[in-house]
Amino acid sequence: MVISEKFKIYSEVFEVFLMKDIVRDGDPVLRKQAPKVKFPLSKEDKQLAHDLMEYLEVSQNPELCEKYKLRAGVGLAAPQVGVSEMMASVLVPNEDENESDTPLFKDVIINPVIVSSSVQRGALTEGEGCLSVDKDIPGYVPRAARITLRYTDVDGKDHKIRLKNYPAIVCQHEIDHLHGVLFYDHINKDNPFTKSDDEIFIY
Ligand code: NB4
Ligand code: NI
Repeated sequence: MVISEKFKIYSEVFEVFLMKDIVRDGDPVLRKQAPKVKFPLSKEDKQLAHDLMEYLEVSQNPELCEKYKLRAGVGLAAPQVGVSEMMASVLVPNEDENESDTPLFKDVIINPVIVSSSVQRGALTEGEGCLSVDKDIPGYVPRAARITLRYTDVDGKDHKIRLKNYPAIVCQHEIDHLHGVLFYDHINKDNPFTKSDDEIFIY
């Protein structure tokens, strides 16, 4: 998809995943450990990487999101479109208006590994939602506030990066999908809004 912001021209020559393509909770693919992706990437894997990112771009465009009746997303993992592979797209926009063209984090992460996690925990104040889970499940989802992440991108380049706050939370949600874990697995069942002393809120 080509979006020229300057001229507000949207070339709509694209095929984007729709909500009907998103696998819902209860499908065994969401509970599987995804196998690693082999390099060099096959044509299909390259296409999948592209399509996973395109969903996020389209869903974050208010007009297109409405037009195609999508649920907005900042991440999408391959198992959520029925493909059990260690691949996920992440697009965390910068909410700062002046910096809105430079996302806080944008990449397709392949074979990601969290090599270290901070002791400090963090949770999104609003809790989490998942495109594969139709109902709202309230509660804090405690995660590491900071992580060091290793992954390979679509070009086969290896990355080792440190992430904190919002992008760190999103990547942990996506990596969980690759291991068959869903966000509500982390919610304290007896007291969904318990917060430990060393836990911070992330907006
Ligand atoms: C993944 C996220 C759930 C919590 C936090 C948030 C949204 C998802 C799921 C952590 C990761 C998808 C993938 C949003 C959203 C803020 C940014 C930019 C403009 C609207 C958009 C709304 F849509 N979660 N949805 N859920 N998942 N923030 N934003 N905004 O992304 O299931 O596994 O467009
Ligand atoms: Ni999800």
